[in-house]
Amino acid sequence: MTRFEAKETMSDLLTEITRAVMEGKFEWTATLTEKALREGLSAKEILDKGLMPGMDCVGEAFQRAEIFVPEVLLSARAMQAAMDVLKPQLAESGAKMIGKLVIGTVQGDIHDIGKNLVAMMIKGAGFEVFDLGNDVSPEVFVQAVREHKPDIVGMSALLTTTMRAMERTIRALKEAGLRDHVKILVGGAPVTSEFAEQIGADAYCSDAVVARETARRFVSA
Ligand code: B12
Repeated sequence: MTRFEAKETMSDLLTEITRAVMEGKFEWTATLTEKALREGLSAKEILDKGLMPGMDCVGEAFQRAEIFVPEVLLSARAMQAAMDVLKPQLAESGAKMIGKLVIGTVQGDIHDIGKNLVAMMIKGAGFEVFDLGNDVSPEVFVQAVREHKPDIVGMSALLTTTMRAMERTIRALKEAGLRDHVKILVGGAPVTSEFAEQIGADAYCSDAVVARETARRFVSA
């Protein structure tokens, strides 16, 4: 096989992964992801060029009301199945702990794929990660900060209607006297750096890689 043919096969495989996510075939998505790793593709490449384009297409189709929540859930499950396969690569362990992160999807919001990805990446950078899950109230964030004393708090919101819960959480941290003990990272599709600044967060990150770099920077500063 020539080098060119080999490359073509790789990109076919990524296209197949995209299609498997769109069709919500979770076992098939995981199998193809394993195959891609075996064939030498990096976890990042599989994520960026295989899985994410699939979720993007699903999001667009959902927006156009061509598909509905059950189909989106199947795709989300396929994405999660692939992320479970990629977990060891994304979170190469063995590194010493360089800091602590408390992370969650804010109150009223159950989207957790992006948050899980960020948690995995930051864990891979050597952080101890306390994942509070989704639909996390300001009180639960406050309690977790008291208990775990993290360096960083990460909040995710995917809905324009739940972005305000980030602001309420920051207010609750202030009222509990904990705000100044942590750096606050926010992210999620509708969030912007302007919004982050407006609510008093320390940084907005557009994706998991930026989140990992920002987290590293915060603990080394
Ligand atoms: C999957 C999905 C669902 C699944 C969620 C499953 C799950 N376990 O997460 C289900 C079907 C449950 C769902 C439900 C709903 N959804 Co929905 N969903 C999506 C979809 C298609 C993909 C989201 C996703 O997982 N993307 C992939 C991940 C990897 O990307 P990401 O989340 O953006 O995360 C990255 C960055 O944003 C960043 N990041 C994310 N979080 C954080 C946190 C920190 C700290 C940092 C630093 C960075 C960071 O890094 C991540 C990795 O790179 C989006 C469309 C889209 N393309 O975004 C709609 C979307 C978010 N959903 C939408 C809607 C309207 C809903 C519902 C209200 C639908 C309904 N009528 O019931 C419900 C809401 C339920 C609720 N209360 O939360 C709208 C939101 C519109 C809006 N602006 O408010 C969207 C945009 C679809 C659309 N175009 O209309 N949804």
